[in-house]
Amino acid sequence: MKVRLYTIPGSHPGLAAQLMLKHKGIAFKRTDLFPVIAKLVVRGLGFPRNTVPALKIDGRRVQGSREIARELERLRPEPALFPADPAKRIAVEEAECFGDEELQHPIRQLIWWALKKDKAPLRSFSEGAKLGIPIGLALRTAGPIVALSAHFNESSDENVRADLAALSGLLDRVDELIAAGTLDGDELNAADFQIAPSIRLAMTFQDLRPLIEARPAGRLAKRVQPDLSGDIPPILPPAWLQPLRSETGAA
Ligand SMILES: N[C@@H](CCC(=O)N[C@@H](CS)C(=O)NCC(=O)O)C(=O)O
Repeated sequence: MKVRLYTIPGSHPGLAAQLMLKHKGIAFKRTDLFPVIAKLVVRGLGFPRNTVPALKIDGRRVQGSREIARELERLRPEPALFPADPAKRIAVEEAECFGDEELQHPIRQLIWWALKKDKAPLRSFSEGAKLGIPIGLALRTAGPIVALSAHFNESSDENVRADLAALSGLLDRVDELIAAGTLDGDELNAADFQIAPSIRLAMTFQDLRPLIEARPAGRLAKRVQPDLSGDIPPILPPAWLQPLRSETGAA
């Protein structure tokens, strides 16, 4: 089987796809793309949408982290990504959907907002990336790409402030899913692989890490992805963090 994953360094759904491929023991090659340019590349490769992760399996195209989970399950049923019990499967699918549709995007908005303010942390996200040009050159020319990514993702002050106000509710939801046994069970499932990379990406913010890592959600993120690439020094305005601090009981 010939498998190639198209992704963007630091992409959380891209990490989800990599973790699921590894979970299944499926060998794959990876192509790292620049944000924004990735949109053109994946369309040029014949994928129906302009996002990563995008996977080519023996010439067939599968795009989107949830679609990829299902295709991998079909190709190699064991170890399973979805529980066999129908009620448990529904719970995992609902959690996976929450991860994709509610959790992914605010974290993406936060990251591009921060990188637009300070591009220096980009280097920490690019460790191990194979972008086809020297990392130093890629980073020196990253300004327009970062600005466009912030624009496409609507990473405005207003949206990011609202994202931070909503973040503790999202983390509560993850903690509840863990308490209910839908996430963080003996065997990791598709929802763990969907959700943990988003939490892990949020933990690249030094501002957020102490508020997340002691929670069940933070522990799950570390279990699923022990190594953290990406490190963003303090940048979020303290007033914007206040709702999160008060709701997580931090001073
Ligand atoms: N929610 C979808 C879409 C993922 C998505 O929006 N990916 C971003 C990267 S995290 C992307 O492809 N952006 C295109 C770009 O930045 O050029 C999934 O999980 O597959």
